[in-house]
Amino acid sequence: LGQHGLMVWFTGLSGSGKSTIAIALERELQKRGLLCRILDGDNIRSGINNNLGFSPEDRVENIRRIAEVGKLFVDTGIITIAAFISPNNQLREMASRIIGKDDFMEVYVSTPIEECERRDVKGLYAKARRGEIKEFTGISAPFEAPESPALSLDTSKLSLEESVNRLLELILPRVKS
Ligand code: GGZ
Repeated sequence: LGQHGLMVWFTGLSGSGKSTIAIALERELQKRGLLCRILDGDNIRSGINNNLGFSPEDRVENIRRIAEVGKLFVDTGIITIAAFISPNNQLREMASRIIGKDDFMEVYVSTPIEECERRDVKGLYAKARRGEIKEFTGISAPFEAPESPALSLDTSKLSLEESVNRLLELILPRVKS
């Protein structure tokens, strides 16, 4: 295959920019001939995890399955990009343990909640404020910032291009074999 697998694990609030960065990163990796795969709510929560909600227990099971599936991709040599809130250290440590910490890169999309709520692309923050969504991360459910991510990206300060460039600097040396 000529490349080494890696899990690029994004964590951050709803609306922080995880999926947008993941898609732009995927395009840059593909341009360089690298095989990659995005795992996000669109292909995981709608499919394999469509029986899970947002209780603490369901979030554990969500992340556990994502990590197990992700490990299969990584072990195949694919650069795997996971874009899930994964709101606490325990969840992210579980993912790292399942995948193997040498193949796991934690990236914190640190866009402040004020900015995420201001964007409110899907109107979910407004619904959460009105009490129409229970246990909404950042409003009525906790988000714990990672302690030592490989990279932090605040999309209220960085352009998309700058965020992707910072990622490429870290990723490319690790995947060339
Ligand atoms: C957080 C929720 C919730 C609640 C629905 N809390 O911005 P989005 O819409 O597209 O991304 C969010 C997504 C979060 O799913 P994850 O699998 O990433 O979460 S976790 O890692 O915590 O398991 C949001 C939507 O689902 N959403 N209800 N209550 N986000």
